[in-house]
Parts: sequence; C-alpha cells; structure tokens
Amino acid sequence: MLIALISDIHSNLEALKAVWREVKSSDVILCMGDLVGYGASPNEVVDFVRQKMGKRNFLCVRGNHDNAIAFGAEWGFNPYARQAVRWHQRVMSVENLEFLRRLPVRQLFTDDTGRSYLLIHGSPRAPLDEYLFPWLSESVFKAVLGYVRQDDLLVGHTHVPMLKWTGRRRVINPGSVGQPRDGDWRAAYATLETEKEPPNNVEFHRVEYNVEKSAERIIKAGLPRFLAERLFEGI
Ligand SMILES: [Mn+2]
Repeated sequence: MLIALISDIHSNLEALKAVWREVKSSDVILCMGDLVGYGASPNEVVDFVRQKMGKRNFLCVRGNHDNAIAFGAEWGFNPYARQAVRWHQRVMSVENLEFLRRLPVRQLFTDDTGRSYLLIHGSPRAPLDEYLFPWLSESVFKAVLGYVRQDDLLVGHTHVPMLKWTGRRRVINPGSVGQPRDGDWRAAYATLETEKEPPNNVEFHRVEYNVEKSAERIIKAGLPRFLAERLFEGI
C-alpha cells in the first residue's frame, strides 16, 4: 500500500495541482490540515479537495488557519496572517466555509499491515497550536507520543519536513505543499510504502510548480506582498 502524506496547502492551487500529479496514483492520501490561509485560491483548493474526497480514500484534519477562517478564531495570528484570514472570510463560499467547520481535529488511519496512525495538525497536546519543530529535544517527542495510542503520529503546522523516531514509533511531517519554510521553494510531500520495512519506507519529495502564478494571484487579490515574496524563498 502506498500512502501519500500532504499538509499545509494554504490556498495555493498551483502547488496542490503539481503535487497531485505525483500522489494521485497512491492508495490513500492523508492530509494534516491548513487547506487555506495565506494564499489566493481558497475556493479552488477546497473545491478540488472536496471533489477528490468524494471519489477516493482521502482523509483530512482541520488546521489552525482553517479554524480561524471558519470560526473567526484568529488570536495569536501575525498581521499578515490576520489580513489573509479576513480576506478568506470575505471571498469563500458558504459551502466551503461549512466544509472547513466540519473537518475533524483528529483522524485515525490503519494501513494494510495493521500499523496505526493519528493525524493531527499541531500536536496531541494542543491540536491546532503546538509546533513540533525538528530541532526540539527527544524528550519533547517522547512526551508528545505519551498522548498517542497509535503507532505513528502524523503532523503538519511547522511547514518543515521531519521524521523523528522514538523507539519503534515515529512523528512524521511531510512539509508544506503551498508555503514551504525550510529554504526550498518547491512543494513538499511525503510517501509511505507499507510493503517496505520501517525505517526505510518513508520518502520525502519536492516538486516544482508555477510559483510565479501563485505569487501573482496573491498580489492581484490585494493580500500582503510578503505573502507572495516568501513563496520564492521558501521561508
Ligand atoms: Mn500552516
């Protein structure tokens, strides 16, 4: 079984389509949230995801930006993000906002070998808020996994790809499709091949996309210029 892991699409349709070309042949797609926020194609991204979800095995959880836009919970957001939240609330369809509200905060998945996964945007201790950065100490990951009954924890939120081991258990972040922040502008995703043995069954991928078009849409929408410029830098 081939599992594709995606996260943090952030209303970037061009990046999503580029990743989709590579993941569409997988058996299941697991998404760790933040479909929207920052970018300029929220309805297009949510329409795309809703349409694919209706046809195939595709699970997705709610991220902090999805939550802020759908429920108006924008505390803790920087001015750029807040401006984008308000723009999203103005332009998004009622149906797409309702779709975001209905996304679960946690999802469970079990693969064909019996290995189980918990999907959550941030961390089990603060599902929408805590950032599990790769440079945190081993004791943090141990503590976090103490709240997880499944074998592996799949997260997003940091926009930095990561694979951490604690014994036989893992915390995996595929990185961000639509706004990478690890210095590489290309869209990020990961794949997990269950026929191979851990630890060699997770692969991280990058794919080029039409970043000029995504940036141009952000400028045209009147969103902060910085949100367009950062896409070229991967910051
Ligand atoms: Mn995010």
